[in-house]
Amino acid sequence: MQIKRYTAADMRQALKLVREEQGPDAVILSSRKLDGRVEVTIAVDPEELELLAAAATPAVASTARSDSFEALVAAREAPRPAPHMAAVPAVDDALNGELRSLRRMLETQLAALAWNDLTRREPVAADLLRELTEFGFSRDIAAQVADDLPVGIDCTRARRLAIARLADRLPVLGDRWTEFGGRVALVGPAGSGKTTAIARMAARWVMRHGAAQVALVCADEQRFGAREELARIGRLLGVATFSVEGPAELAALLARLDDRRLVLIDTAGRSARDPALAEALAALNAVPGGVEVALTLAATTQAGAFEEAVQRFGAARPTACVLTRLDECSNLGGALSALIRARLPVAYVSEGQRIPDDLRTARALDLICMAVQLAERSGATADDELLSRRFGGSFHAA
Ligand SMILES: Nc1nc2c(ncn2[C@@H]2O[C@H](COP(=O)(O)OP(=O)(O)OP(=O)(O)O)[C@@H](O)[C@H]2O)c(=O)[nH]1
Ligand SMILES: [Mg+2]
Repeated sequence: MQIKRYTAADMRQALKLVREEQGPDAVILSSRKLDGRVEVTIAVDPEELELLAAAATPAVASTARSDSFEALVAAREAPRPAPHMAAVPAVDDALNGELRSLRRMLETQLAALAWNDLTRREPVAADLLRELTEFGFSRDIAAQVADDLPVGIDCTRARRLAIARLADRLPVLGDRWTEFGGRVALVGPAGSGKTTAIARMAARWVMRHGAAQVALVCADEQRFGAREELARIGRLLGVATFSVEGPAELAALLARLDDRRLVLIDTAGRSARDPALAEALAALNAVPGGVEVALTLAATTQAGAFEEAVQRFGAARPTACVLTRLDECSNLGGALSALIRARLPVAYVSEGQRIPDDLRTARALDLICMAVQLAERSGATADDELLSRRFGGSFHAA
């Protein structure tokens, strides 16, 4: 589709000009007066123009007038050359592409207008949305917190209130496992810190309750040296360790370990996209007598990949998660948003490689404050373009 303009002394002449050049089917988009003349803007279909040209040639025209209705129909029905047929989808594609980019432009401008309007009407909420975005919190969580602000609150109180509300929404498990025991399998992506977390939890238990009532089980049949690694940890702590192959052996061993108050099961690291993941998690869920699952995730994982891991490993119905590598992460809001959304409690956090010192029982307020401090330390910023795309027009709807 092309746009063309015609100017003439008056409307009648302008239309005549259009009809002469473009035929009777030209689509008139607009007209206006310009310096005492009339300007008519029309949309031209190049295909139609070709047909008109074809109708005007003797080969197609036969006895009909070249611009007559019959000539047009004849031209339309005449077989078209191959290159021309290929050009039709190209024209459609170009038109669709243009429409898409027009739509995007319009949406961007509307969102920018809506965001500017929000910063004028509700400056405190807009300021809070900016800060929460800088801390790394996702759009939905930030919008829900800002939407909940009481009327007439100032920026400082709004920030404090938002931090408290985020802490309320972030579930934590408390020190249940290393205080009261349980049968816990640590699952998660490769290298997320499962074995190290097991060593830390076991060490904590031994310091509190002694080594007699705890056992470590290696159910990692995949990684070379996994059994030896756990056995070495067991030797260091004076804790019994076992290895199993497959869910049936695990079930039989757990039945034998019935007298142990804490049994920690180390599993093979798997990618969230591993096609065999769902089956492996289902087998763990089906172990007779039940096993609690602790999803182990590195806080350094990109927000999108973290969200994906929470979703896919969610098939194991984890009781809680262990958040590792806090010492290495530069932004925590994305990971905490995923945990809030999934309502997955955090049991422990680890922030270093020392055993057992670097394992802490998770506290919601500490984690939210850490997200704030990390963003402040790294100088994270959110510009107006990002904010208008995120919140323009749909802040209250979120
Ligand atoms: N900096 C830092 N390193 C950690 C932390 N937790 C674990 N690590 C290190 O991460 C590496 C991998 O830890 P593992 O415990 O072996 O991870 P895994 O999930 O058992 O790995 P796979 O068994 O291969 O799936 C080790 O070098 C750990 O010392 C942490 O909180 N911070
Ligand atoms: Mg391991």
